[in-house]
Amino acid sequence: MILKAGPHEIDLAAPCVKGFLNVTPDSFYDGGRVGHEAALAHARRMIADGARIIDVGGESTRPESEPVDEAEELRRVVPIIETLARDGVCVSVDTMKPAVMRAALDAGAAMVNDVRALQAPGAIEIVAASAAAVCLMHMQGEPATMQRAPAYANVVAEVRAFLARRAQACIDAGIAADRIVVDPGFGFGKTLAHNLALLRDLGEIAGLRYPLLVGLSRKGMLGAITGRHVGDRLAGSVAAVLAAAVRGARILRVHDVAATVDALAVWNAVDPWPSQRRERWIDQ
Ligand code: 7PJ
Repeated sequence: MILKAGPHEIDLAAPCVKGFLNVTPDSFYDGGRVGHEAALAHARRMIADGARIIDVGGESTRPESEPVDEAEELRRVVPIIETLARDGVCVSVDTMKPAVMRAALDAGAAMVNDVRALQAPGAIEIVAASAAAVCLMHMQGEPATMQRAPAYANVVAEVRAFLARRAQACIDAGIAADRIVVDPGFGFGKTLAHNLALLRDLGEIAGLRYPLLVGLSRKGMLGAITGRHVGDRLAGSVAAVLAAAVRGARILRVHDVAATVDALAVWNAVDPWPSQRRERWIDQ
């Protein structure tokens, strides 16, 4: 399975790591890395640690977060994207705003990470007009209120159907299937029970046959399980990544690149991809 992202061809024969770089003052774990040099240094550290993609985000989407003004978001992300892309890094822009997508693509981003799955007016056309990849994520509700009362009749079936519909909309708009990634959106309008059902049955989402990305890193669901504060969730995050990888996740979006790369390397040595066992998960 190859993902085409601008000039990059990402071989997903084994799962890979997307490191994320928050250039926001209010992210739930590593906010505050707003200085240009500090952000670049952190991105380079993640590359050295084995990240294949760097996700640059200038607006926090955590529960209860406040929207960021477009000009401010552009000011935060564009210079970093330009520098990293010039260095040959596969850069993803994490944004919900079509204007930021366009500016980021012009600055050299090779992927768009959109928690709204390109539903904003104009978003799908902007990605279609580029050669970039896109990550379509499922979210119920809006970041400001999504954790107040999440409700589903069947969370796995609903998330799967939504992602299938959005992927088809992308294909209809001219985005080739090998540029599309899907993501169930852990924590985005989901209770702990919803998150666990999605993780347990992740093979259902992998069965859509688009590369599957998951973001579980240090999230609240891990705090709910372990009782630990966000700074102490590394072990829980690594365990969650492995549970996702064994069920077919191909791109793991994490804060802790080095630990995740090591865990995936050990697991992959024991049970090399693609094994019969993993293909069975995907086919379920
Ligand atoms: C996700 C994301 C995720 C994708 C965030 C955090 C909270 N994008 N953006 N998937 N989570 N695609 O960074 O942990 O799970 S914001």
